[in-house]
Amino acid sequence: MKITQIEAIPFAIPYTKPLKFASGEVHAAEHVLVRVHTDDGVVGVAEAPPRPFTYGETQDGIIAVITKVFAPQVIGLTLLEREVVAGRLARTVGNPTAKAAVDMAIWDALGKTLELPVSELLGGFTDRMRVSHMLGFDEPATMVAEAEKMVERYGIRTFKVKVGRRPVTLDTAVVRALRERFGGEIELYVDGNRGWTAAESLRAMKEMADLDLLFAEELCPADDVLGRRWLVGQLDIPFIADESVPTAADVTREILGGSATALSIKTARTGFTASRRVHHLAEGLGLEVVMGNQIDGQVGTACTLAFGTAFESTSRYAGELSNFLDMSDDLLAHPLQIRDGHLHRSAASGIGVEIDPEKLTKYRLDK
Ligand code: MUC
Ligand code: MG
Repeated sequence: MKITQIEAIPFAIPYTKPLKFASGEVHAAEHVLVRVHTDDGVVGVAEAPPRPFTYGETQDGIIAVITKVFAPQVIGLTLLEREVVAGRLARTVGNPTAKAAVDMAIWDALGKTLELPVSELLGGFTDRMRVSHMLGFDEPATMVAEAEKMVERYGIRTFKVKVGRRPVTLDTAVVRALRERFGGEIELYVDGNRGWTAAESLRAMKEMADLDLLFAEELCPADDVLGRRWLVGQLDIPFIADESVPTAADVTREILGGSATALSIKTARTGFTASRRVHHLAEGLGLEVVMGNQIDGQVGTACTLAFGTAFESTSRYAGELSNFLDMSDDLLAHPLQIRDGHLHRSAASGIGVEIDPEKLTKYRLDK
């Protein structure tokens, strides 16, 4: 079970439909596939999605920190020394998705070694999750048409609507058009990616007060400390912290400071080891959680699903497990399938995925 090698492989897969939101846009999945090898010949995998607009990471930077800083600190440890790995990675500031991918690839290798699914090693609560689909910026009619397609093709009935930075009236028109089209048939929530001011956020939430929203997420900048507290104090639905809580310590600060009342857990940034800390913290604080998406490919989605299905509270709400539908292809030998609005985890060991070598050869950038 000794770790002998860590690879960081850059790849690029175009999106068929770019995702646009208040803090940026994504046209291609320019991610890093991380592979952890052991002396038993087992290979664990995970993916790191660079999100410069959220964490400051780039594809080149992720590769550099994994190969030059993390690999020398981790090679020689065993798959069971995950807390030692976490401690060593924590010596480096930032780099959340690079750290998370190393952690999750180790868990995948452990699951494969023990011939058990990671979801069962973590908690084993369920084998499926309801899926929530993210609707990126577009005209209201186009966003409604996209939701119709998701309902008809995949049975998805929960939508997160991207808002913020655009005129408040345009965003609220989208949410109203969705509610008018689907009535009580769908669940809706909004994510501002810090794009409104606190005052704009409150105005928008008042305009949407009759639209039965489940949550509001990260509507205004986290460093507008007073504005955010003022906003959260006036909302009567949970306010999800996302970009403002990349670590468990940030969760403590945000929640005790009154700047958020619920959490997005993203395995892409906290892996399995630190996501478990965040989950237990949320439980202790009585917070609701949603499994979020870092605009992940199918490897990342399988990781979110492995963690989300492990616990009761992480699988209670629909998880954001569908961004890969907008990609032109992926790396898996057996693509994930959303059916009846659900994604079932594979019963296979580890995170339950197999990389297709031909697809990796086609999309890797380091050949
Ligand atoms: C989300 O929930 O915000 C967009 C930016 C980011 O950091 O994650 C995505 C989705
Ligand atoms: Mg968000």
